[in-house]
Amino acid sequence: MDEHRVLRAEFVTSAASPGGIPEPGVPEIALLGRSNVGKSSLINALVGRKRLAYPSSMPGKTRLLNFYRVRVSAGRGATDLCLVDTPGYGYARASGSERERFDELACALLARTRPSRAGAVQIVDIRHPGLESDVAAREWLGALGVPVAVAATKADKLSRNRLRQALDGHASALGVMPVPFSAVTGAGRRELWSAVLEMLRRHGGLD
Ligand SMILES: Nc1nc2c(ncn2[C@@H]2O[C@H](COP(=O)(O)OP(=O)(O)OP(=O)(O)O)[C@@H](O)[C@H]2O)c(=O)[nH]1
Ligand SMILES: [Mg+2]
Repeated sequence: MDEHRVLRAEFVTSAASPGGIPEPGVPEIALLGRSNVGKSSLINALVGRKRLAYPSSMPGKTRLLNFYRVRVSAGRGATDLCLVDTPGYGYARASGSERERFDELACALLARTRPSRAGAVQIVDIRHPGLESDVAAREWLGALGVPVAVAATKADKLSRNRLRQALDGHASALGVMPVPFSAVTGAGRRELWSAVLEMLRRHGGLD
């Protein structure tokens, strides 16, 4: 498995509309998941910074695309990538127009024609396999042809036995075995980085 070390991580910009999305640059990995699932916490845990991405106390607060540029050691060299935090999908209280805005932003970010599109990490709550909005998002990502890794977060909340069962449930609902992850314990960090670096390799950004 890859050894990796985060050498640098910085906030680049936010986008509230497709027009605010920066020109394609380094390969991008989009982080997608339901509101409050733990997207921002996962970004912080991945890069080893407590407050790079702001975990919200209010569900559904992150309404923007937030771009974080990260330099990570990979093999003998190092590589740059952008982690993109996205607004949560499936937020029960989101109005129709908020949902449309999410679709618009996510479609622009994940367009097949965007050369910096390298992949997506879909984040699910390990305790809730098979949620309709997660399955719908998985299908949507599949239809867009985006390479996807799935992270099942909040793994610290389940016992070992229940964790295994839950992972199987997610795998049968989503068609991919998720990486169990915890922003609290750091579990799954290494495996998720490996999955991300593999997507970058396929994208052509790594030797
Ligand atoms: N126990 C536990 N709590 C977590 C974990 N990850 C996130 N949380 C908690 O879950 C809540 C939501 O986390 P966020 O990272 O803000 O979730 P988000 O998906 O970015 O939320 P929005 O941006 O509002 O959609 C916070 O209270 C976090 O502390 C985890 O791995 N384990
Ligand atoms: Mg967030």
